[in-house]
Amino acid sequence: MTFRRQLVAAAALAAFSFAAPMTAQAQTVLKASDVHPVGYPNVVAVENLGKKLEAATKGKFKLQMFAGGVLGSEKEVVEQTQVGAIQIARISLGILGPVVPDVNVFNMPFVFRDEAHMRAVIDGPIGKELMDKISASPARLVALGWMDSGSRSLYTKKEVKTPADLKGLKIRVMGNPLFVDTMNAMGGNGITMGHNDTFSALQTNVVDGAENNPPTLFTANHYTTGVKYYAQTTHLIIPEIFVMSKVTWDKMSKDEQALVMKFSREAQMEQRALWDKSVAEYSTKLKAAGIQFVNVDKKPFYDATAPVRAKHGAQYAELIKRIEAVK
Ligand code: BDP
Repeated sequence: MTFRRQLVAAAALAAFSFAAPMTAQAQTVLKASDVHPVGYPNVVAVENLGKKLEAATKGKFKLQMFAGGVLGSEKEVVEQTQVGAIQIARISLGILGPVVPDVNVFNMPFVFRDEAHMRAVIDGPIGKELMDKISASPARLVALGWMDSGSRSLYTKKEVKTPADLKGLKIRVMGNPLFVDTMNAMGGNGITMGHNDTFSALQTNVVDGAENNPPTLFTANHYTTGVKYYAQTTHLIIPEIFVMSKVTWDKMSKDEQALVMKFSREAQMEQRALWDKSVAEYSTKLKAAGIQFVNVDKKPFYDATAPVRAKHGAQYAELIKRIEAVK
């Protein structure tokens, strides 16, 4: 964590330790974290979950959102959530892979046919099974719900249409060896770093590009760093996940846990509606800012990543068959 973020986090903690309870019962503040800014669909949906929980528990729980990555990178936030210093973390499933390896089945390149397929899978029994695996794992996290993150495509300063065009380009990926293997197989050099470090890495040419969805490309200002081309590879369709610290969960009554689960499912659905709007809105803004959306032939990227699916997917062979069978 940078010194600035440590300061912000420390100040935030100090402020809450002195917060006076608003009702007769002691108030529990649930600190929630997101790397995205205020107003981003995920942030809004988690804030609304908090409002519902506060109302339903007559103020016993109050959610405090720390947006914009002020509590650290997603890796750091996962660690803090595991020990109970943060109560709710909204993160990419990509970041959870190294902590709960079972989830990597959803993190594999081209494992979903398209976004509709991904949604059908997370909404159905397989989505539930994976949430249960997270909660039952030794990670000390309770899976609350999924969120949409659309498709991740490549953005670069130099135009990329084929795997050969990626040769020699350093592309930022999320911190998970699976994504380094994926980017290397696609022809580039995968470099891992936290989301909040990517802007300056792009600006200073430490990397030549990155890969993400339109709302992130826009709201994280990556589009202002000299990135011009947005090659529609859609190589990863990774859902987001939001989790609660098991330390917090275990202190809740069964009824309170049921409320959290109910409002989490609603948050999942609310985020989805907001998400679709935001993809449309930010795609328009990116185009207006001169970013060229380039239609590429996905087949060479799909073929190039076959060894990654073979290496990382072998252990999920049965599950992958079931995912493919979902209509
Ligand atoms: C965004 C996810 C966010 C990740 C970020 C990344 O919403 O959780 O931190 O990508 O690439 O799409 O790190």
